[in-house]
Amino acid sequence: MTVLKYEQKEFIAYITLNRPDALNAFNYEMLEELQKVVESVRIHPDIRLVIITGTGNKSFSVGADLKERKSLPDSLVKRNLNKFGEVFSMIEQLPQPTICVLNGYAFGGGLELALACDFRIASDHISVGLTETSLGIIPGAGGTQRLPRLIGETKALELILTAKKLDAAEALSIGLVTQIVGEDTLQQTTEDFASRILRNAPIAIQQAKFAVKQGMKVDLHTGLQIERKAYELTIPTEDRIEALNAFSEKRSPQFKGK
Ligand code: COO
Repeated sequence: MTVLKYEQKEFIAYITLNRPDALNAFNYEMLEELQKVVESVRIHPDIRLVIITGTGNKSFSVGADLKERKSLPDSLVKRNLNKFGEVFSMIEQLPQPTICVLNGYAFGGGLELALACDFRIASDHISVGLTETSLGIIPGAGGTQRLPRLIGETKALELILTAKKLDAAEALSIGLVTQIVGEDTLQQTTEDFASRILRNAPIAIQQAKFAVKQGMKVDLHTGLQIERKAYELTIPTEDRIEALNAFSEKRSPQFKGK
């Protein structure tokens, strides 16, 4: 059985963590497979949005495979840690919008992967948390950096230091997840959200994501300059002219991503 499933449906790349017997825990093989898939998605001209989820309805991912971890010498623990960091940063830096579909548990690296995505749509039965301090380590796949930037320093510190496991309502209330839905509507809700993005111009979507994500890392003046440069890349596109034509002809635009 492959530890990762990949499927492209029209303009969407579906990546599914596929180790259900281990609650989709990350062993090194799954990290390597994920890295290969993410790199191919990054440069694929027809992929306009990425959805990442886990097999089954019990777990998105319970993080690092602790059974594998127990067998590793320190040097290979560091190897795995580096790979976690590399792959999750690649996901965060994808030019296409990314949606993490939380179909169950998301602990440790599982939640850190979700934090590297742009959006998190979750089932109402989830349990999530950065549990690493309960294992004698710390969140090492970006959690100490991405969580505070998402929910604020104090709340992030509380969750990391207590290794608290949050239920769906708690995760929604602090802004950790974008939306909570019933398990039976999770896929449709995700695809409806994706379609609301995909009906807009692909280059504009990628440039807007770039401007927001990069702008958040710098001061306002520099961010405004990033916005301007990102906007300028949309000016020569056929899609911009198509949108103006569609507006005057009172019809929906047909964007081509160029
Ligand atoms: C887990 C849990 C709370 C799930 O609890 P459940 O009671 O629902 O299920 P089990 O604990 O019985 O686990 C089922 C199954 O998955 C079991 O295997 P068997 O003993 O062979 O039946 C568990 O050993 C296995 N399992 C669960 N989590 C893992 C795992 N195998 C390998 N690795 C992991 N992580 O009980 C629980 O608390 N899991 C640990 C979650 C956690 O703290 N993850 C952080 C790890 S550190 C990290 O991610 C670092 C990243 C850089 C989920």
